[in-house]
Amino acid sequence: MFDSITTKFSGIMRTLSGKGKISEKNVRDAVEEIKEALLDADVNLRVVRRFVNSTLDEALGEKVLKAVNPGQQFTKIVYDKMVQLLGGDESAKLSLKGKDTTSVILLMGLQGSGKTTAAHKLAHLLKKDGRSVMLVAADLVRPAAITQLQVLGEKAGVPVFTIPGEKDPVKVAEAAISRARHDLIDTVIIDTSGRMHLDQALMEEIQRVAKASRPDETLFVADAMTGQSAVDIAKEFEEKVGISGVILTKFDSDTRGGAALSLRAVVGKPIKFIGTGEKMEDLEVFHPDRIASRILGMGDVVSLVEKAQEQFDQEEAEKLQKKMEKNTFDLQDYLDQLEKMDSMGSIDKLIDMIPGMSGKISEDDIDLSEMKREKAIIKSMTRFERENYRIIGPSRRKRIANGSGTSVADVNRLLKKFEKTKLMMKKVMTNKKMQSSMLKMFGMQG
Ligand SMILES: Nc1nc2c(ncn2[C@@H]2O[C@H](COP(=O)(O)OP(=O)(O)OP(=O)(O)O)[C@@H](O)[C@H]2O)c(=O)[nH]1
Ligand SMILES: [Mg+2]
Repeated sequence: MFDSITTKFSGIMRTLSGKGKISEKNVRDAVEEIKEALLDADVNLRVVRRFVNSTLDEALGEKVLKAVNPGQQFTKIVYDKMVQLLGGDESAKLSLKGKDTTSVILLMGLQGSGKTTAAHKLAHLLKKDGRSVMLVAADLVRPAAITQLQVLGEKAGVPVFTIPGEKDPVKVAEAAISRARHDLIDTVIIDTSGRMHLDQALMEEIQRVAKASRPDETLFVADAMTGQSAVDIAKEFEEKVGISGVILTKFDSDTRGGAALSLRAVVGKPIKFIGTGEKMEDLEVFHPDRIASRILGMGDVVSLVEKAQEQFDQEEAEKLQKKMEKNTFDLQDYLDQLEKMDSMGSIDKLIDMIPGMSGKISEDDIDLSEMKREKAIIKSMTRFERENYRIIGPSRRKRIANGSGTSVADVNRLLKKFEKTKLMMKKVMTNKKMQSSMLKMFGMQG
């Protein structure tokens, strides 16, 4: 998501940051380009107008035109506006009761928006947080819905409550909650049925379930790919049922991002989570500041480091960071990374978080069989060779090729690529330092 808008925004920011002085016309041109970029991303018109006017107001003030570094000052204004648009500084937490009582989360949304998937992702996340969770199959419309939830519940390792043959979702929800209380379960997640379109029957059903289950969180599940209509539908659900937050799914799709950028401003309710894939782990807390920085092409180093930390322990991550900074990253580290890559998830998603990388390389550029070959090659090297790749001359290359069942050309290619990787890392690290010193300068970071 956001690929094209990010490309445009980075371009606008780059043009301005190159200038020692900025004129009123420069600001007006830049804001005009921002407007175009937002419109192209399918952002709600009212939201665009508000964003553009308030940016213009602030940017035309003395602060920017007379600033020592007007380009950075302008970037800071746009960044702040973007954070505000997406929901402000704080990420919206779930407001659940303590673990000594039972809290209820109700999920609702149109057909195929990702309710059932979100239910089990949320169960997984809350379970990791130390809560005990029960999933409730209250979609009694689609024949396979109950089995789907049962399969997913098993994956997440949480019980799934059903009443075979029952036709009334209200009865299921009520029985589930009293069972949860009895079983000392602290969180109940109710999966409801969707419809192709908004219709009276769906709304009435959801209203009845909501009234009976008195949810602590009523989350509207929106499919990012439906663009503007997601915003309209959210509004409708807010009016008819009332929502406490939004889960925006399919954030990993290459949709333009208008829904993400409009929802908060139009509906007035926070986006609490984003779905970033089909797997159980692919649910992230929505952090407006991190997303804003991703959209502006500043990358999302915080999320990237957090993701890495889930795989490495803290110490290991710090060691790796130091190695990248000092440029002492060796082939053994490269091998370790290759082996961990599989468990970190889609490479595309990781690339998007690296400052300046979004949209420039994609998973298609990375050949998975190549990764396998590279692993084999490095494994045929001695420890000393892995740590000092420059000593690997022709005869060693031949030995390594034989040992790994590859050719000397393959070994050459790997060594060349490794050299390039090191170079790229150096660039990313400088970029990162630049970014953090910039943020520090604005007092935006500790
Ligand atoms: N790529 C991607 N796919 C998703 C995401 N969330 C859900 N999906 C996919 O979207 C499809 C529909 O998801 P469901 O969870 O069944 O949607 P639902 O809202 O429960 O649908 P109904 O029960 O029919 O109303 C499935 O193929 C999911 O794998 C996401 O964040 N990213
Ligand atoms: Mg479903």
